[in-house]
Amino acid sequence: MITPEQQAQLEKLMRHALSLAGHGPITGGNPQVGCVLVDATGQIVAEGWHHGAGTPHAEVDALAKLGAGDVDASELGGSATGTGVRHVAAGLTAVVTLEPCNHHGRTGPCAQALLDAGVSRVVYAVPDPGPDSGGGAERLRDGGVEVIAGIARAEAEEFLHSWLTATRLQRPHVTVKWASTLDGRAAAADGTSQWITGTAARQHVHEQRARADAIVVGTGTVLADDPSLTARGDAGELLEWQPQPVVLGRREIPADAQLRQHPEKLRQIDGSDLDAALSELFEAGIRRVFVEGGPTIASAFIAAGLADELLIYLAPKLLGGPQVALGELGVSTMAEAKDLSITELRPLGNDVLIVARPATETRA
Ligand code: AOF
Ligand code: ZN
Repeated sequence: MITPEQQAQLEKLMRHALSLAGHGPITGGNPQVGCVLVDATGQIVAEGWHHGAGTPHAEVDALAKLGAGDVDASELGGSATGTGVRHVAAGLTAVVTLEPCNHHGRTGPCAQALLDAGVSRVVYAVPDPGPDSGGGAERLRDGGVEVIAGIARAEAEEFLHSWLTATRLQRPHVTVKWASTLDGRAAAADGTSQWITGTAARQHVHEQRARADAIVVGTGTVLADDPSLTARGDAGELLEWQPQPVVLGRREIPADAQLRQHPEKLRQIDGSDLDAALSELFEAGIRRVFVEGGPTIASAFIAAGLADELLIYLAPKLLGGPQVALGELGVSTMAEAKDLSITELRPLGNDVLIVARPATETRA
């Protein structure tokens, strides 16, 4: 049992570990994880975070900074058998945002690295739902380490929302975005749709693209709008991370389509089976998908119960007419309406961003 004071101190340390986690990339398939090592007096002696897929995990990154000259991250991360035991962290507590992993992936199991380093206590926020990677807490307990789970769990779950969703459901987390007028139109009667929202909202969209592993559009949008689907900064420059462009549908993408100039390889998938399309993307390592339309594709994801988050950019304009932002959702009566809860409401220039999630859980 821990006292309320200890609980409060661990929550504070966990929040710090979460802020460290945020230094790592949200893209690339791996979770953002942070770790602090504290001594018996509660002083932080080392900090670490995960710098992206293929690099050492947060725990190993922190252990490597302990100043034990002869220990390097690769050695710690690769130590699964207890060879190279050094007890560099004897008596320390590791505060880590995600349950230490228990598997040999691209690096070794962190639970074993923590055991080898001799930590006496491990505190984590969220259990790892991964079928292979989970179970680190048990391994640590079996090794005689005190383990405290669930500190600041709600905050950490919110922080890791998309990765946890993808790992639990074994399909990418799906964000569906659209921009519309206040009366829900995404284009004028003649089909013109540029520009519904202003620059602040459009810049926000670019930032969201840069936080996704893939951007998904339908062939209809490619043929109608010829989008480039790159993530760009204020001055039109390409941002560092570019999501992979994915086109759903069977119609041919023209040879001179702007999408063909995208820095990442264009992927086209038959869009008639969204489950199969998402499986293919998950297999390819994609964990965050940003669906940018048009209305047919957006509606299909929502109707299928596969939209985990909606980003709706509303412009203070009215268009009326037939070009609605969403089409058929399989809803024929009020009782079947898709209920949402709004998680964020933010002015962006003259426009408004609404972030919403389905009121009930989405499906695998
Ligand atoms: C991370 N960073 O700090 C922690 C992770 O392919 P690997 O070997 O990098 O393993 C990735 C898995 O390891 C990941 O899906 C998660 O379950 C677990 N923990 N991963 O990328 C970290 N602690
Ligand atoms: Zn790990």
